[in-house]
Amino acid sequence: MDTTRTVETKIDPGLIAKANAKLAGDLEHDYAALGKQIARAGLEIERVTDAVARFGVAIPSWGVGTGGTRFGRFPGEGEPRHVMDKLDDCAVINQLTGATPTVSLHFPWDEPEDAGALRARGETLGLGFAAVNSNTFQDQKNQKLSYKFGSLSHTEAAVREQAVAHNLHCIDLGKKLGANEITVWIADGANFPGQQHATRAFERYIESLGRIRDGLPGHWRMMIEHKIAEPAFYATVLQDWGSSLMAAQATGPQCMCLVDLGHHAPNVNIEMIVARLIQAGKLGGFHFNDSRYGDDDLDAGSINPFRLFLVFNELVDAEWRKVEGLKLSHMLDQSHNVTDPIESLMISAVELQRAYAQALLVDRDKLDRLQSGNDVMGASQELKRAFTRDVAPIMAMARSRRGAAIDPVAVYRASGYRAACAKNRPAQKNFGGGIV
Ligand code: RM4
Ligand code: MN
Ligand code: MN
Repeated sequence: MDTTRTVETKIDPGLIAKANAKLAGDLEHDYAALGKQIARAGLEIERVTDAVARFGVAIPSWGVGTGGTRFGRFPGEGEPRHVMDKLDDCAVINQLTGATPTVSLHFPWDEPEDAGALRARGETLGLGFAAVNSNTFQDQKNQKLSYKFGSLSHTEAAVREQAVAHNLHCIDLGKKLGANEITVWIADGANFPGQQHATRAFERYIESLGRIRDGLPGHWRMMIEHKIAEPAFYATVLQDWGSSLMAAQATGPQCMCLVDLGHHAPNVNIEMIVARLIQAGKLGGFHFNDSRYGDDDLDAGSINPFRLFLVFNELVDAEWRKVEGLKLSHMLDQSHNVTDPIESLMISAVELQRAYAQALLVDRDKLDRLQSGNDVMGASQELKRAFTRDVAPIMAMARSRRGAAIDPVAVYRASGYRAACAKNRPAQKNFGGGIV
């Protein structure tokens, strides 16, 4: 992206500056005090703030619309009507948080009339394009064959062919947008024992993945996303990280495993999965969200912030060990049913930064010694000490230094952006993404 171009701002920069000026004194004070505490533990606050400032997470285009459940949907005011509106909302989130420089599109929901124009609009708004997502879990208008009984793993070659072709089309769109990754999530699976041959369906899936891989440009990666259940409730073809690892290894170096935090059984130790995939050299990235029961798609860190911290603890540990070739793509994947999506996404991006900052405050050498000496309480307290530290001034300082808002939600509310959208975007009957 050409960074010399002036970015079109959706929120008046003067409003941000004025709001920040009011909070700057208190922030300086809190930041200095926190810096002293951190220094006493032998660490340096600036190192953490720099890392947090460099942290970026992609916004899912479908996340800026109001979500829903299978029981209903309560449309919000001024929802985005199409992909261009979605980009505007994403630009607001990035302007106020400074933490979301890219957007992840979902096709055909976001199918552009003119990919070049979409890319240019992104550039105008200071946004790049992260992984593109394919959708073979719904039938589309004018689609020849149905995905009712599966897509990439379907028993019929013609259906698999159609699903592969859609993925290749997504790659093609992604190329035009300057993206370099595709995320493939399939809904394929069974609702009844006996419905599907467990091994053959998986073989067909891997075969189809190979055909998508053959269409990848050399510098691209493809991510495969496992999910334990839903919409197939008895078994899914890519149900767990073990299957994901097998499929990624069979598909080759460009194929990586993506971990969506909501796609596991309750109580599964996700940070262990993260550690194993790092060890196997196959962790590609995340879909962040939170959940209590399943794929709830609640806001990241809203239910179990300790788990989020423990995931980041593994990532920071891997950085600290200088694990080779570790390149992670972070994305939010949430459904906002009862909040303003822009507020949810801003808070969620900040929650990820919080978990990251806390994980950076673990004294790794000390933890290593405690673990080696089997000092159980000492080691667990080292993690807890980092987790319970109030690092909010670090994230606020990182935002303030880059001209984002010290208090993003307050500025957003004061800006009247949503009310303006309600006026400019007449309500739509059939908003794109439907229930996610
Ligand atoms: C799935 C999965 C995918 C997302 C869809 C909308 O559960 O998380 O990442 O593309 O939902
Ligand atoms: Mn996901
Ligand atoms: Mn999901």
